Amino acid sequence: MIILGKSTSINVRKVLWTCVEIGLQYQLEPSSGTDVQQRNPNAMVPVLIDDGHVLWESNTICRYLAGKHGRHDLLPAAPMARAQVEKWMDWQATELNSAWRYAFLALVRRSETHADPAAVNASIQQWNRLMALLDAQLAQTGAWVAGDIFTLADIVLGLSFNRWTSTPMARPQLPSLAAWAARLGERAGWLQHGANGTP
Ligand SMILES: N[C@@H](CCC(=O)N[C@@H](CS)C(=O)NCC(=O)O)C(=O)O
Repeated sequence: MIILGKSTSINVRKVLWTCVEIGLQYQLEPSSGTDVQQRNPNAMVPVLIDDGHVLWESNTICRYLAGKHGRHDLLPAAPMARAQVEKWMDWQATELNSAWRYAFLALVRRSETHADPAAVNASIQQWNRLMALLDAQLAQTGAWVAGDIFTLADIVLGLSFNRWTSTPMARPQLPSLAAWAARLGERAGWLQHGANGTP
């Protein structure tokens, strides 16, 4: 199994952490732009090559790997339990990613096209609001994002949490989120891939 991408990229780290949880061996190839573009029309990583098949979109790759290896703890088989996990994964990829993008590009990447202070502030407000929403969910489960069991939702949102804490901006104290992060911190997958991104 080959994974194209760098071990410091947030979306690649989702897949690498999933591999640790499942115990999968892989070859990581930090490929060039053309290599990636030939396999993913979006020219983005991660790209998975497995059994001659090519797959892109990090959350989809994580779901594929859990499904292929029968890891119903990470992604339940029962439709409603599965949908509860997918709901948080979709929320990460859509609502949460849209909220932080402007602030992250401005404050971390120092993008010249993301330099409007009002837009930065709006993005920070929205980002913090959604992290508070996640905190409320964790207060309710008292354990993991989708309930009593660690799932793929914890992996993808764990990496989002790391991005949130490593961006230089004001953040509210969110105790359930902090307690969950401490639980994540005990996992081998987090230790290898949770906090080693390039901000
Ligand atoms: N929706 C995609 C986004 C992938 C993405 O943004 N990948 C970044 C790295 S984390 C990328 O490839 N950026 C261009 C590059 O590194 O050349 C996914 O979740 O896989």
